[in-house]
Amino acid sequence: PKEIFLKDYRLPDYYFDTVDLRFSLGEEKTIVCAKISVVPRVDGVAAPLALDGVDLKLILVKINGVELKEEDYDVDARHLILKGPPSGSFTLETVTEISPQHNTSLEGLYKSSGNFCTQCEAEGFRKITYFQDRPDIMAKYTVRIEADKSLYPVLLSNGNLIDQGDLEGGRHFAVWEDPFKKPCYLFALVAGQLESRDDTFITCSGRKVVLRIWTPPQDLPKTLHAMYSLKAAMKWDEDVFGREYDLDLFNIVVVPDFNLGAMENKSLNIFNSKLILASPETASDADYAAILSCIGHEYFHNWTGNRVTCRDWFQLSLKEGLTIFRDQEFSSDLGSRTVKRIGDVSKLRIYQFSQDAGPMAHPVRPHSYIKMDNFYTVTVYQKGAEVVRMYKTLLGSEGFRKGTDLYFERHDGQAVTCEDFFAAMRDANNVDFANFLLWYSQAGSPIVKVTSSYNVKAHTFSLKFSQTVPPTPGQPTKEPMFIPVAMGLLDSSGKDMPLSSFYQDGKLVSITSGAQPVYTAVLRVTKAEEEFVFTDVAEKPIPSLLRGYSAPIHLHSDLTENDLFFLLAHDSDEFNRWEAGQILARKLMLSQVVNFQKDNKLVLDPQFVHGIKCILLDSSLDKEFIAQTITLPGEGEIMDMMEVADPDAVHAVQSFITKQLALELKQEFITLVKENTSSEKYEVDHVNMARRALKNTALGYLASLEDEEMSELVLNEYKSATNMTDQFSALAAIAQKPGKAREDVLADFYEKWQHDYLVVNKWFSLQSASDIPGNVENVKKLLNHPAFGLRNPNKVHSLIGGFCASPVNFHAKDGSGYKFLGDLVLQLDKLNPQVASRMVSAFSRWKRYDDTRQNLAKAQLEMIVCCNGLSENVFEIASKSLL
Ligand code: HT7
Ligand code: ZN
Repeated sequence: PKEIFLKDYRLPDYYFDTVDLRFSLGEEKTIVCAKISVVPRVDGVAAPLALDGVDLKLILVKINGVELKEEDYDVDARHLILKGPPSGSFTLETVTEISPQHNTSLEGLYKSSGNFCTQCEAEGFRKITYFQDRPDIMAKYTVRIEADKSLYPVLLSNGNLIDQGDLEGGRHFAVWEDPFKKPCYLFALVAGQLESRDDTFITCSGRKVVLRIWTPPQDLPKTLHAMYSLKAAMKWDEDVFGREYDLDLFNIVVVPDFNLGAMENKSLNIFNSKLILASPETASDADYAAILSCIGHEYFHNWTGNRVTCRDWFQLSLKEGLTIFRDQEFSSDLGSRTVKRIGDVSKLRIYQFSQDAGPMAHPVRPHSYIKMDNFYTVTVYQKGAEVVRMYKTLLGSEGFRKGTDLYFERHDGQAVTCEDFFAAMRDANNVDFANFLLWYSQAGSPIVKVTSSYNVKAHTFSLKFSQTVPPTPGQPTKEPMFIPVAMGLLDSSGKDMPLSSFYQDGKLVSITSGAQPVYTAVLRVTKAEEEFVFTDVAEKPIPSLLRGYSAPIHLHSDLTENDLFFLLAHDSDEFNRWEAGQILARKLMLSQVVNFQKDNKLVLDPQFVHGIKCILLDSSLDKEFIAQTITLPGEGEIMDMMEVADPDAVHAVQSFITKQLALELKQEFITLVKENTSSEKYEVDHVNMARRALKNTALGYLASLEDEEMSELVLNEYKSATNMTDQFSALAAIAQKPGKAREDVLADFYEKWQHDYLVVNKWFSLQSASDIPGNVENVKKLLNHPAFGLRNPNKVHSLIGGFCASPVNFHAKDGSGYKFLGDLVLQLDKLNPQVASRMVSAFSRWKRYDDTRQNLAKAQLEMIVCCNGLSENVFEIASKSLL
């Protein structure tokens, strides 16, 4: 397979001005006629024109109306090369035949539940017609769709509907015109039996926009929350970023078979059904929150991605990091900022830090790829969002907004780079950002150490930072990064101390601004070693460092356990209260892992129990914040901190601490369950979601006890639940333990929900991710369950992805988990390489385990890499994992 490098980027020889597509959709085959006006970049230069094309049958090619002879072009499995196009502008016409009904890869044009739909990002357009399939080719599109009227009554594409009508033979047509230039990855077409929920939105300039969410008819009632989310997102983008929607119609289509979450095609977003459909009975609070953020995300792409797009796919984070940042802020503003931040940081640390420490580590802007699909990663998305967040931390809200305004003003209608975004931030604020751009080019999560000292006589407080960035594949040595560290100082009563100034490099830097006292300062750590000495510090403070998690780093401070308990109890930065609790929990868990490995008795530190109890009883705190703070770090996080990951030890310790906390705080947990159970109508506001989160976290603890009465209580919660959040939490709590009660409720749940495939997916993942010993056999049985199928990515993620998320069973010492996945990856690869390569990624951290596990996992990877006919997607991940 060929590797593509950022350093090899060249401007295209030809641009496309207008693209006229005609689709004749059929059951046996689909015919695509494309008419493209081609303009050379440099007039008079007639270089060969290479068009991408995969799985296409070429019927004819014309230039300026004249059909080309075979000797005028070369065609192979990936390209159509026009050897000698005329110099100057010309019209290119092609006719191709494709087979959407046989397309199981779900990229290009394919069928989902009988309807036609498309997915073109990153490089799927080449499966529809011959084209320069790269994002810097931006053109205006007109699309004519023709199909059987009774089978496909709804025909949609981007932009405005300009014509429609009936044809002979029971067929009909629609013509769509998109007035905005766009790259082909934003092209979309949908044809099928769909109905819409319609609404309107009046923009800030008074324009009326028609909003339509299209689903199969039976799902229409479940689109209410999605419509609410869309309107909220449109308003928020006007208020916060000054961005108005630019067309009179915005369509969203729901499809059950989709490789990722959703796609921001211009004015015709396509969504995986799990990210639209919700009702209180069938969707959990987490689903509702995911729908809000995903609708926001795709809508926000209209400006960050569509109006201003990427020059090449290496710049993916330009649109994805920025848009994730925007959707995070949107959800924060509509819910609780701290709770959202804790969730986002947890995700970053669990998944992105792990990627950054493994063989697939790559910079936010990768240097190379074999298959672009493999680079839709937590690094590009989540770490990319942290990079955007750092601009805001450094520039403040106003400065950041000036930067985005300038970015849109300069680059509307263009395909640009991460440097262009950086330059807009810099120029709008007239600031020097030193080495900030390294965040785009250096992989690896920086490790920052901080030591502190107080000078009683001089009333000064020193913070000494040292930073390193660990080596990653292809990058053995690294430069120091530009790290914004938001921090404050707490006095002995736990109050924030006002900050006046500090010395850095012998220079005095004033912190105060105007008459207002400042309690949080943003230090700019830019060197390998750097000291900040605060002046006028009246007493020895406890520092609260990296407030709000102001940079995506590993921070190691010299804070003592007592300091951390103090911060847990008092820090005005709620994120850091949670963080202090997590650091304490990680220390505790690691110490008990050592005990477990030495066959010593496990013990739970009473001070930890006390700290948790104080949080539990603090009625001034947000309930979801309490739920997050009393939740132990994940097993994966603890394993990542070990020299050699030991899933059995970590699992044993996690279970022990959970049970012990439940035992010692049983009464408090029971009270929480009682006080937070409500018989009122289900509401999706933050207060009610937070209440349910706390109740269900408490219930999870109680269910871990070997206690009849508690088992009764949990079963009762399951039976009396009136919404999916409560019902599924109770089910998950009961399913922790093997036995008849578990079997009975699982059967009952399936019986109730077998008609709803999204709920059945929850049922699959709950069972597959179970820690019950030997669970691989259950999962194998579920593969043959009538509701399961390898062709649907959601089902694969639920059952197979769920299984890989269970440390004890996936990493079972007999290798049964690895063998299970290895075999499945090969089966899946034949159907859908993108999904197969996501699954094979579960092997990528195999070197973190003991020799026995390493050998077993390596054998599976070697078996996969050697397989004939393997896709490039799986080859890239599996072969890089072996290095
Ligand atoms: N921009 C979208 C990316 C996407 C995608 C990429 C590869 C394969 C399938 C895909 N479906 C959607 C999603 C987003 O980030 O908004
Ligand atoms: Zn996106």
